[in-house]
Amino acid sequence: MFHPLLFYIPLRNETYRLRLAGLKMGTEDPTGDDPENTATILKPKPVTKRPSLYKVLLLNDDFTPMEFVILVLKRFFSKSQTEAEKIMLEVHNQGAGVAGVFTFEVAETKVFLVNEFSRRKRHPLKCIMEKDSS
Ligand code: TYC
Repeated sequence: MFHPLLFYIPLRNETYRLRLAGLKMGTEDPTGDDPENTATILKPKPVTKRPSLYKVLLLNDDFTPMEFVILVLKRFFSKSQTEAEKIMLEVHNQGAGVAGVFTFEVAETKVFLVNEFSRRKRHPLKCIMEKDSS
């Protein structure tokens, strides 16, 4: 993308001034300011971008047994017994709690699997996802 025989002079953000290494025949440009020998080009945008992250949340309700929520946290979010108990109590006391943070497709899959599992076991436990702001 960048040419070895050209000088790239960074200007604002995305803009570069490009100075030709060789001058046009019969011209002299000691300062490099002659517009004949320069051009302004756009710096290429980086091709890669870090993916957005999504929080997977469990919501409190009055009927799902605490043991079932702990089981869900262990089975679908690989939490230890101690971590699972802590998160379950947080959900129970605060109304919602984070089970994990994932890329979009992984979060979507976790939400689907947890809600299906809860529905099949006839518990009203709800799992949702929301974009992580940080
Ligand atoms: N509030 C429920 C109870 O008292 C327990 C519970 C915790 C339910 C977390 C859902 O996501 C939840 N049995």
